[in-house]
Amino acid sequence: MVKLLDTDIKTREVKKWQGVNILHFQGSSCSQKLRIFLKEKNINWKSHHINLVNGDNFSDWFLGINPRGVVPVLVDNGEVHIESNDIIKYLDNKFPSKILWPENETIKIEEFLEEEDNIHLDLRNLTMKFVAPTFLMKKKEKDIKNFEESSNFVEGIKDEQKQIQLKFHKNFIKNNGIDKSSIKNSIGVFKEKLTKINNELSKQKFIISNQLTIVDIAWFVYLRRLEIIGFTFKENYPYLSKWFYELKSNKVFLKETSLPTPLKIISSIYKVYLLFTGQNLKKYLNKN
Ligand SMILES: N[C@@H](CCC(=O)N[C@@H](CS)C(=O)NCC(=O)O)C(=O)O
Repeated sequence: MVKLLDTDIKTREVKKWQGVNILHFQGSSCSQKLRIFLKEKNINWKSHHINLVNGDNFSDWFLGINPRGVVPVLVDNGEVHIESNDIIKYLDNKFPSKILWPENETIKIEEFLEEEDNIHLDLRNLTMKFVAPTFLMKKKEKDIKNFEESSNFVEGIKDEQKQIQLKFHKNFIKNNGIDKSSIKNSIGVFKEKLTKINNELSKQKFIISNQLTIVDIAWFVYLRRLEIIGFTFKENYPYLSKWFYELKSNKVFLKETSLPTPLKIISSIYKVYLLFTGQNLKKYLNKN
């Protein structure tokens, strides 16, 4: 559970925020997971939109709330919680209306969510390469500098996660995007995980059991992103495909994971560009 210490919180105004406040971004997969969870549980929450494309997450104001510079963040009656899976576990306990993290499955759920979190940067590699042009995805050097110079402390200790984020964005600028070997590697990671999930779904209705849990929501969000960038599941992952399309027929699941219209347009034009320059996903998939 990552709950910030009082000394970590530099943006003091949030100490006065009442109720459930969520700092999030429409296109962020971790935010999408949290928003679907909140809807499923019928929890009332106040929205604070942080535009990652504009670099709002590297402003002093936001870094004073989350020194890692990432969304989502929960401010619950002035207490600041970070890490999407920790936020969800905390809220699932606090609002026991419809349990999505059942206690009797907690070991399996934690194992799957840890794996999901560990491959988050693989999803980001694929998103940054295939959803929109590099110039749109690239952070401004002045924002990165501000991030680098901001506080390094979370829970009172020097934070490794911040360094990981910083390295990602610096490499993105240095390589002018995501390099080929990282893309191949991330595709390989996902193929392996999809096989595992497909195998679980051959045994029961949902990934963990016959009941919907947070793991289904988390993986649905990942698969939607993979679908958007051009992955298809029907042929190689039949159980996963059936489960995916059933969840996609739920309006909330679909809406929360759809690209905003302007990005949808940019993304379709960009896909044509990738196709004509021989950089489209299919080409990588065939090589893998
Ligand atoms: N492990 C973190 C990962 C959070 C994360 O990386 N969030 C992404 C959006 S999904 C982000 O804020 N990225 C900032 C950026 O790309 O500038 C969590 O689960 O909350």
